[in-house]
Formats: sequence, C-alpha cells, structure tokens
Amino acid sequence: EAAPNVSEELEYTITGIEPGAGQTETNEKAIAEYDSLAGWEQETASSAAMLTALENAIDNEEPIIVAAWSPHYKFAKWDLKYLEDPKGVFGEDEQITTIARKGLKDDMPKAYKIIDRIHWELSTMESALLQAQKMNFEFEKVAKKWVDNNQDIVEKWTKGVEPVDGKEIELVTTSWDTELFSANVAKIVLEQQGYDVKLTPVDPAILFGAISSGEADASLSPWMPTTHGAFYEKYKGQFVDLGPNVEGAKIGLAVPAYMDIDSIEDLQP
Ligand code: PBE
Repeated sequence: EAAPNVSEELEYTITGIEPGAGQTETNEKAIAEYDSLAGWEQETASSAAMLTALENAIDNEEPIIVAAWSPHYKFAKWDLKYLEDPKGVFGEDEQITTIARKGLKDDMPKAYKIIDRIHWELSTMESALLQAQKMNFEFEKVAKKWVDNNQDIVEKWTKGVEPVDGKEIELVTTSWDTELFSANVAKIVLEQQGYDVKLTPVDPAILFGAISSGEADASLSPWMPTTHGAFYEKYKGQFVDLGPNVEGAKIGLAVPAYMDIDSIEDLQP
C-alpha cells in the first residue's frame, strides 16, 4: 500500500540521467504506459547529478525515485530497491553486448578473435566497479590494475593469437562506468598484443552509427535487448553482434529501501 503523499512529495518527478541515455527513452516509455505515472515528468541532466541528488535525499531520508541500473556501485553504497515493473517496460535481464563493424573479422581476424572472447562474470564486473570507486573513477588506472591482477583471464582471451606490430584499431565506448572499464581493459589487452588502439567516448546513438558506417571498429558498450534496443533495430544488419560481454545487467526505477513503496504501480498520477 502506497504512502498517501509520496508521489506528491516527489513532485511527480523521476530523477533521470543523460538525455542521450538509452534508459531515458525507456523511462519515457514507462511514464507513457503506467497509469500510475500519468502526468509525471522525468528530469534529465547527468548520471553524476542523479547520484548527487540520490545521496542528498538519502542523507536527509527524503523520498526520491531515480533511473537506476546495475552493475553500478550505487547498489553497494546505498540500500536501494528496484520498483517492481509488472508491465515489463524495463525488460528482464540485460546483456552488455559486443558489436563490431562488418568486415572486421576478415580485415583483422586476430583483434576480432580477442574482442569476441572478452567476457566478465557479473561478480567480477561488480568488484571492478567498487575498485573504481576507490580509485576515483580513473578508469585507465583501474583497467590497468585489473589487467595486471587478472592475467589468467587475459591469457584466456589472447591464447593462441599472434601479436601484431602497430596495427590501428578504433574502439568506441559510452561514458558510463561499466563501459569505461570494459573499453579500457580491451584497449590495454589489444595494446599488449601490439595494436595501436584509439578509444573514443560517444553517445549510444553515435556509437551505433559509427560501427555501422565502419568509422569505428568495435564497441563493448551496447545494453540489450531493452536499453539500446531501438538503436540496435535501426542499424540491424549493418553491424555484427558478437554476443554478451556481461550477462545479468538490469535497468529500472529505484528508490531508497526506506521508502514505503515496492512497485511502479504504488505511485499515483
Ligand atoms: N545506462 C548504463 C546506459 C547504458 C549503460 C543504462 C545508464 C544507458 O544508455 O541508459
């Protein structure tokens, strides 16, 4: 049973993230589909601004409803709960997916093989993100440390693949934590194999366009099937899907655990 004034206290506003995030579209879809969210608004700015608002609310035990996703350190740092999503707007599990330009496999079979093998267990990714928090989100350093400490995993990815001498390869990434980590790890691993790696952070829409036009070679950033599903469909057939690099990711709306609601349907229009 919903606390009577919680929606009013929230000013019928969801604290969102970047306007270009896939999740921003999904939040709009939820607002459109749930009667309980009729007349609600999503405030967008940035993930950093959302996290600051969340921290302030928690410090004051005030209500807040945020765009949330995991893996992300916020679930380790604070006691949060995803609101139930009985209409399934946010989907079930998301898979963080590796994509490449068409032709990469033929042009650069060795790099392709490594990129195709790169994969993390969800728990490994979660620990890496906690480490990133301790290292002030300096992802180049976090990735370097992870590669140094996990040579056994890296060796599995590069096993039997001959090094090259300075071939150029261009990776694109989005700028959320998981993706900055995975892209920087991929960069270091490919550099250790002799590649000259260029890594460019972009918005998801640009990312799919760049891979599809062949401007960029590969990315480990897309979240599927829900978060970036619209971009995926738009460019379908113009890129290669190499499958998940992390499974069991999730997006949704979340609130601090002290809030007396459990479902999106507990909100009021
Ligand atoms: N996220 C994290 C991103 C993808 C990774 C869920 C905030 C988004 O585009 O929504």
